[in-house]
Amino acid sequence: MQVVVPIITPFTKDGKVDINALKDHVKRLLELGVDVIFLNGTTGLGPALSKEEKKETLKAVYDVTHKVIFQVGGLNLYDVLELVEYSKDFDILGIASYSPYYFQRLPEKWLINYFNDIVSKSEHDFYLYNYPAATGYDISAKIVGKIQGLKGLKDTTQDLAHTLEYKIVNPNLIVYNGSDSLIYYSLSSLDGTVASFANHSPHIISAMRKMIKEGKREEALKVQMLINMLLDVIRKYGQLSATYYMVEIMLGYKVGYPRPPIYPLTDDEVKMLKSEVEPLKRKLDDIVSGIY
Ligand code: FW2
Repeated sequence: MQVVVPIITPFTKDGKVDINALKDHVKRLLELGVDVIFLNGTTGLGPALSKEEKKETLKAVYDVTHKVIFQVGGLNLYDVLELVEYSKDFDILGIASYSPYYFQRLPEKWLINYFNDIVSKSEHDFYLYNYPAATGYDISAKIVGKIQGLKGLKDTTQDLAHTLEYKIVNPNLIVYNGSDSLIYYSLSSLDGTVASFANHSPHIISAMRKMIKEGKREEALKVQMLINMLLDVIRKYGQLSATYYMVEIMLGYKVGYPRPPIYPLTDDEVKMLKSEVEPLKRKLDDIVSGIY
């Protein structure tokens, strides 16, 4: 029942990675029950980071914890393999990659080649990141069977049956679902959740995990329902940007800014977000207080 956070990448106002904010955020999340840091994922704006910035984030986070999965994916295999090579100096849990997005209709065998090329060059365990809505490719359980030496997989779909299929085909695979609306189900029936929500509500997810362990299913489901309501609010403001401001609203500290094209929210938007979130936050706080 692992809680994995696809960590945001904090930026300064002028668009540089804010290393200190990143390190402080990692420390706090680990204290609040997060088990693994998934670096350079979607929430971390991975596709919008340069190769050098990806190296920078790994170095920074590694100063705080070795419980890291380092996402290396990209559209230039040579850059990807350079990051794979770079990761060898770090004793981390593994590396990961999404599909080479943007180029539609790649033959299936090229997708398989891409992942196999990464696995064959890596000294670390490899985790596949499947996010069909973003990449245009669904790496199904059948395709996954053709990739050598896979350790785990993160499936960002709303379809739990789809995610479970990987586990059915290969029970040894570590399988996570990456949807915030399915955290309860991912914790209950998979190896854990990769939740963007864990950036601002790790204590709530930790409390939910405890409820599940103690058999308090109804309570845990109530938490999931409130999370879904919160998700509806956050999405209205643009989830990738709003997540940065949610850290201050839920956890009380600032964590830098997103970087355009993920634009920072305006002051008015932050105020409105806060006023919409507060009633739900109070309800969640009431349920989880004393548990975490
Ligand atoms: C990531 C995740 C979570 C996302 C999900 C997309 O890397 O950010 O897939 O929040 O809405 O795993």
